[in-house]
Amino acid sequence: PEVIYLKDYQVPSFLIDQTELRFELESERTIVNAKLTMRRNPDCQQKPQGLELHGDKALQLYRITLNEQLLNESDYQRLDEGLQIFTVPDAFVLETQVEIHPDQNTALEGLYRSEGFYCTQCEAEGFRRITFYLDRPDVMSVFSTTIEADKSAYPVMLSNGNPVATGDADNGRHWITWEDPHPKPAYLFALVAGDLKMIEDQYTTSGGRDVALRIYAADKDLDKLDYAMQSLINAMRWDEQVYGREYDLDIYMIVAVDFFNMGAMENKGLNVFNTSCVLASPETTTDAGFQRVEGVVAHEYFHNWSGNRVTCRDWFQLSLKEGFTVFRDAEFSADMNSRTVKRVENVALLRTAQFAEDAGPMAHPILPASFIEISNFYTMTIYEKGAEVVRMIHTLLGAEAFRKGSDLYFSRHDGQAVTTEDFVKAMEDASGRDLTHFRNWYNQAGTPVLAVSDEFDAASQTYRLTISQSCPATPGQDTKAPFHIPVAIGLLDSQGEDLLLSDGEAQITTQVTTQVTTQILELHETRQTFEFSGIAERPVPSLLRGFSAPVKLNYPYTRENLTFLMSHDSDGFNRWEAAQKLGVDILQSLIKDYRNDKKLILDKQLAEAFKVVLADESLDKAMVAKVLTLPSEAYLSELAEEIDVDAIHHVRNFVRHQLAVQLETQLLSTYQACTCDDTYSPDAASIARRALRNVCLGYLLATEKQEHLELALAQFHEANNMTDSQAALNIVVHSGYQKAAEVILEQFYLRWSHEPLVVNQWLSVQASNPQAGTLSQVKALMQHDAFNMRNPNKVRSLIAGFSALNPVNFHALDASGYMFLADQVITLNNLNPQIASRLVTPLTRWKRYNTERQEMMKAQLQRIMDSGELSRDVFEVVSKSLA
Ligand code: B3K
Ligand code: ZN
Repeated sequence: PEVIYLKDYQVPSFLIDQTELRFELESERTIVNAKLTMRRNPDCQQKPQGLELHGDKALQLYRITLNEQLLNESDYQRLDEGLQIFTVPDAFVLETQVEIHPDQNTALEGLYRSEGFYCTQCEAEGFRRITFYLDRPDVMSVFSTTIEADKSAYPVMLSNGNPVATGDADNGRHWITWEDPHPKPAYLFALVAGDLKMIEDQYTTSGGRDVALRIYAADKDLDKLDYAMQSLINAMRWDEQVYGREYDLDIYMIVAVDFFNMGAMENKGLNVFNTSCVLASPETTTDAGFQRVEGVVAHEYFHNWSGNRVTCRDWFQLSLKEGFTVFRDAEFSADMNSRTVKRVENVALLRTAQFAEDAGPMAHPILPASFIEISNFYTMTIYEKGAEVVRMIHTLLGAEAFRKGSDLYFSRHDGQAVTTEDFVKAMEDASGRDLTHFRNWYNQAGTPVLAVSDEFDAASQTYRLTISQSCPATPGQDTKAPFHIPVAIGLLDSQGEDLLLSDGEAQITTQVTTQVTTQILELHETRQTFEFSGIAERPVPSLLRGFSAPVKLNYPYTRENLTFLMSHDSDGFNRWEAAQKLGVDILQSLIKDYRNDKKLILDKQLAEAFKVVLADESLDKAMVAKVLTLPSEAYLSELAEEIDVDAIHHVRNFVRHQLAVQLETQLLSTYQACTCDDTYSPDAASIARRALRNVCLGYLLATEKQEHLELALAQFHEANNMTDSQAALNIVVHSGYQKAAEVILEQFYLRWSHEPLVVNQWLSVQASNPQAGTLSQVKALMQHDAFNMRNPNKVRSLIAGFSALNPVNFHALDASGYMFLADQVITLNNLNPQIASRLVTPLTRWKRYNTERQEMMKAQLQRIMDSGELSRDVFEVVSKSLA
């Protein structure tokens, strides 16, 4: 397959001013008529004689007319993935008619069927599976879409924009025409048809536009849409208040579908959502599920400006819309819930999944230089690291200048397809700050490592922090230039109070020294020393507050320092971070002991620190829950030089068991204090209470006492919400109470077999079970009615639940986990390449394990490579992993 390079970008030779589509949906096939009003692009230097359109091999071409003249086979040719018309005038109308087969579309890209509905997914390059087109984001067109289908089977037919005409046709069919006044690239096109029901609400924008809000779903899910609606309204208000952005159409629609490759899609005026990101009810949805719905609804809504009004010039710029929009949705969620908890969750995700990606064979900068298949670049790096880069700009500029920058960006580029460079430039122009050096973040992959040391000179009352930065090599980038890194710090005195520091920025611009407790140090060099004067005693530094940059930071904290920071740091994030660091330090040294066959003894400090936290009623329960949760196996793996899966698992369990035994009384009383049978509400305080309660329950079962098993079973049976019942199920199953587990798994399934999203959780609880025998369980579940290889949610729950969330079983030394995954990737390569290529990820990380595992993992990658014709998606990931 061909490699596509950013450096080869060229403006399109032709533009499409108007796109008129007509879909005839029939049971076996769909006919798509496209009428494109086109002209040469005045900005294009070349004047090619002919026109090349994108178009999938599977399009069956019936006819083409150019300015109403029928073309014959000597006027054009089919290309491997397109269509070439040999001669075209400067301006013309091109009409094509093709036949496609949505019912056979298992890749879920283009037009496909999901449980009786028709729906589309066009980003990134799915539109070319619908018709011949200039399927690239810098070709923006006004769309008018007519859909015709059987009236009784497809009473609801939707597309972007506003409905302008509708009528009945012969044979019990009907039609509707939608017009979208906003020019858009084809990737934002959407069509939905089916027997959908909806809930409706209304929103008046600050400028006075009345917007009808509609959320569509299958009839049985109509009672699970209210939370998404409320989230949408909150997001609309928030974007007006925080970014000054208003909605720009009279209708905003969301449709929930069961079969979906990703979470959701921001099609103009017609979002299509995975049911998992829109349906929510207390009985069926966990707290995490509610928060996901809120976040994803907001994310897709925010794309209306950061993505749709201002879109990407080419797919290398993907982080322009994704990084910025993730930053926006994270800030929204932080404002709606607990800011610190949201930050902790984001950072935990970033430094397990994204840092691992940055250290693997697919590592790429947030502005990649090349790709084989763009679908492979919807990554943690583009999204999450991209958001961190925008966050750093926010930190460096301050909220006010950042807002000026975003206003300038939106007004300067409204209606355009632009680049990350345009975004940075707008930020520079609006703030007056020079971000030249900062741009390295866009072009260099890899996670920078900061080494921090300090010295205190009592005589001169001077404290110095020296920060060195380095960044490991990544594929194609052996050496890196230093980054411009904002390092937010505070200094604590021996009482735990913040020292007052001077705000460097204010000092330069106003000559007046303002006093702050958190100072942003700007690191530019490989090594830099920052000096603080007037410091009476050696302070304890609180470094990288709020995780001000996506880096790894090493400073030789003592365990005493860390417990001190845990209770005194004024930065909530860093209080949690201190607990994590303490946990990591203790776990890492025990892992070393375990590998050296030494007896494991748990340092008292951890239990003592946890005891203090458990006793402090003034603390936010959500943060207590986070602090009490030991660093995850995934995080410990990411930090390890060589990942010893079994040692990590064993030692972490050992520590959990020790803590549980030592803190049993406190854990039990906290558990009880957090128990109450209010009606369910997904507000921050209630979520916090349930989170803490379930963390305690997990520890209590780690004591292996029968009475605590009873407690978990009681919770399972009595819970009035999915959070508590699923947590109990998970804890019982994963704690190895096999008999009890079997019983409640069965009960859970019987109770919820009619709710696909709950069944997915049931699959995932079993797939991620660290106990022995899980793989054969997973294989058996693949034959269960509840499973369907064509449904990505099922595949993610069961197969990825095993390969990505169950390290001890996946990495079994008989290679059974590896072989299993390779088998599934080979099957899915034909059915759904995007899902196949995502699934393969755990195998691609082979370099991180010992030689024995490395060889076995590589052998399975090679087996995939040799298995026949690979999709571009799987080929790219597997070949890069073996390179
Ligand atoms: N923009 C979509 C992602 C589409 C991915 C297609 N392979 C969802 C989002 O980020 O909002
Ligand atoms: Zn997005």
